Amino acid sequence: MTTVPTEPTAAAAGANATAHFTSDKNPYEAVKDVPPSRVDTLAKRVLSAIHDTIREEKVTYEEYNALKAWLIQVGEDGEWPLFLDVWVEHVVEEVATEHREGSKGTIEGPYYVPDAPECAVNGVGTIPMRDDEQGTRLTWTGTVTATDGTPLENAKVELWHADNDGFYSQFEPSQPQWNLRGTFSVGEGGRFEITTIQPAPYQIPTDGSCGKLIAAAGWHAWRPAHLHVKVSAPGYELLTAQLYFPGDEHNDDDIASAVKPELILDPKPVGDGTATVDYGFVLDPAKG
Ligand code: MBD
Ligand code: FE
Repeated sequence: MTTVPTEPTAAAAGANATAHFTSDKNPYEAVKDVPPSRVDTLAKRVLSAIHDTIREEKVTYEEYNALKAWLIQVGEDGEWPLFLDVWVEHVVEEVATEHREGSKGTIEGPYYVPDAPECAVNGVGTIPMRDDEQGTRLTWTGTVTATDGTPLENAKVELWHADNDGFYSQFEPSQPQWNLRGTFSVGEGGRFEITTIQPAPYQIPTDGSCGKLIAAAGWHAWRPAHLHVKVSAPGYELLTAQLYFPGDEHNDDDIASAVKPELILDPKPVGDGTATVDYGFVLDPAKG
């Protein structure tokens, strides 16, 4: 994926998120393998939830047509990834990970890009950032272990997050390609030490269809500041998580319902305007 939007608009970010998702053929291949009985069950249940809502709320033709127009617009804006990841993914994640004994995870969201540059030597490194990158410097130490306590020396931590203005590289035009995106292979004992900046709270685009829904319903568009991670090791389940900062006013009302108490960091100010934080990960062995 090399397309970078030319404007910081909802349609530009949406088109890019859609292009990233569609460039991954796996979801499309998987569709062929879903047995008809499963499609029948799921499609009927979703439709019947819609039918119940229409009957109980006495939905009018005006409202039905407004829905039709809005759904068409979501596609035209490329905002299906945003819509689904904000309002649906958290329940999929809950179901997918309920068997786990290791670290809690949460949703991936629409802005992950695979294969970010390796940044660590012996587990220690700094994420790519601009010379004048704004935001509190954060030095983050931790360890990746298995649920039985074994340190996982083959683990890697992929980290991506927004800048101090709440924008993600590759989905908005002003940042270098891999800005605030990096892969950190851990060192001895599964240890890592990552230097980055603390991101800002993120407002989902207000000028697209998701923004229209938010405004029409009288909701707010904010997610708390967050760091995204994928933690992986051969033979272990992939952990996708986000880490949050204490005191963020949106930790309690995240529009994407993706905050869990276990995911809130405890950073300590160092005194020179930087902060340190210790937070590690425990991975579940892969089944089968
Ligand atoms: C984000 O940055 C995000 O993480 C999610 C889940 C949805 C929209 C924007
Ligand atoms: Fe995010």
